[in-house]
Amino acid sequence: MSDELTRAQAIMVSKEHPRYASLILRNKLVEGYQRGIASAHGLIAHGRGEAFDYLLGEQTSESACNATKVACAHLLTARCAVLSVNGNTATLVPDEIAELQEIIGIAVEINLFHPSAQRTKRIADHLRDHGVANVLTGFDFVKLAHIASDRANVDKKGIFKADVVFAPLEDGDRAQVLTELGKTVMTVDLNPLSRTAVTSTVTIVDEVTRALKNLVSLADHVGSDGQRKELNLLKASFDNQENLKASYAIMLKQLRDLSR
Ligand code: PTJ
Repeated sequence: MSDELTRAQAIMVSKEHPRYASLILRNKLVEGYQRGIASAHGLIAHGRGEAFDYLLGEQTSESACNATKVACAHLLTARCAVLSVNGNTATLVPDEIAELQEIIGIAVEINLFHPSAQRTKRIADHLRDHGVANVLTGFDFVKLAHIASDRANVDKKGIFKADVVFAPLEDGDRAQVLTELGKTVMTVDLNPLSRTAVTSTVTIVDEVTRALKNLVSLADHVGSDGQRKELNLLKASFDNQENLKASYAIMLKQLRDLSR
């Protein structure tokens, strides 16, 4: 491990710092990288996400809220829902993954873009330490056609048999193929222009830690039949492309306001 990375992990962030939340996430991710959970590429991907979050005002929009409600409705009505976890997601939201599993019984599968047996094991151990049960690791897998990366290898007991696949920070290839296979694909992606965002059934354009906290809270509080009915009505009328337009509009407004 280089000295530079050791120092990066040790960065102290004052709560008064205007970019406190963002710096804490960076620290978390650097630590995840140093522990062999996130990949080096994951650090770069996070930076891309940050740039889009900046344009979104670093807050959850109304359209992201709507998409989160629709995602919750899909999860609650799924025959078999699976959460696909990569290095970044495992690093940033392990507790929320455990909570979501406890509330709705979602299966959890590790599926990596930059796979290695070592990293898969570290992620599985990390998730178990945070209370996630029965982590699927693709040991018994099927290779899906038309996916150029190793993410094509999906667990027979997980993504392969799922009707609803929730894959935060996904890559476009797989989202498209899973949708074509008739599965409901839901993602969290700060980039509303990405192929993943455009080809998924439900795209939550929000930062993954904010989105997962909101989703857990929603799932935990959906109690009455009336509330479930309201979520299902939203699900029935949801149009992902229309919802994405609201994110483009927020970004355009932000840029217009700044350039005045
Ligand atoms: O752990 P691995 O090997 O599976 O690799 C994971 C990454 C994320 C590196 C891999 O899936 C990848 O390269 O993803 P992409 O194609 O860069 O896409 C990631 C998307 O997530 C981008 O559109 C980013 O804008 C977005 N993103 C990054 N960080 C966040 C985010 N969206 C929400 N919250 C974030 N914190």
